[in-house]
Amino acid sequence: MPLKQFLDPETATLSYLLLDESTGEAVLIDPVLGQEEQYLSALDELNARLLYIAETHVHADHVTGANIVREATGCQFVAGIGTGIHCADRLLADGDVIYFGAEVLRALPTPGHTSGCTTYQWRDRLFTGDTLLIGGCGRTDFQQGDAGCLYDSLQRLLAFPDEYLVYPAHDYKQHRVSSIGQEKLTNPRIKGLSRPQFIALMNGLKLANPAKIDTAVPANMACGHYAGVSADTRAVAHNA
Ligand SMILES: N[C@@H](CCC(=O)N[C@@H](CS)C(=O)NCC(=O)O)C(=O)O
Ligand SMILES: [Fe+2]
Repeated sequence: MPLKQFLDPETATLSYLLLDESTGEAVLIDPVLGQEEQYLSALDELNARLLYIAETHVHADHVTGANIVREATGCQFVAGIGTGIHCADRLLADGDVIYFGAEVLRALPTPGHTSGCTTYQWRDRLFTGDTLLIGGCGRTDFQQGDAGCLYDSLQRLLAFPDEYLVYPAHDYKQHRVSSIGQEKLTNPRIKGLSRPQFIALMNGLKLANPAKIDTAVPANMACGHYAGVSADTRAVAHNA
């Protein structure tokens, strides 16, 4: 199976393993701390070798599992250049690609939810992070969020063909996948909204901050190095 989706139930985060079946080379998008065992056993079952972890952005609601998975597999860590994550092995600019086997993953900066948000395109699949959610979009009230910028990023995504599939970083309503065509027709943050209307809507949302924002953001800027990682979790990684 060339694509596997994982769920972190606590934060409704969706993570993805992309596999080139001919070589066994793989990429993991947005792993969550505490779910490493899921990823490592999937790699094992698929006889896959992880080349990269790719983060769509600096998450505010959970700590990335990147540090532990990178230590366990020796893979590289990549993210969008706008994140400014200094511990990344590589920061990707617009159009930059990473290769796994014969497959190509392309970075498209889609800022707005955060300044460093990046969508990854693999074939006809878009891993949109929190830029485009199913029936929604990421909030714009922290981490240099900017509603006008998010509107422009959404237009960039909506320019892809209707058949392109949308795989977001979160879904809070048990959805798992959408398409560009479906979002154009049904997403209330898109349908019938002008740029000023979108900005007014986003700037008028009154949302409580994510519960873990104060620990998650600094930990994620450090590739998931986190004082709160338990000895048990580390042992899982080292024994893998
Ligand atoms: N209650 C959640 C808040 C989650 C949240 O704010 N998620 C961000 C993504 S990091 C968002 O943009 N959510 C959009 C939405 O809830 O529609 C928590 O404490 O973690
Ligand atoms: Fe986010």
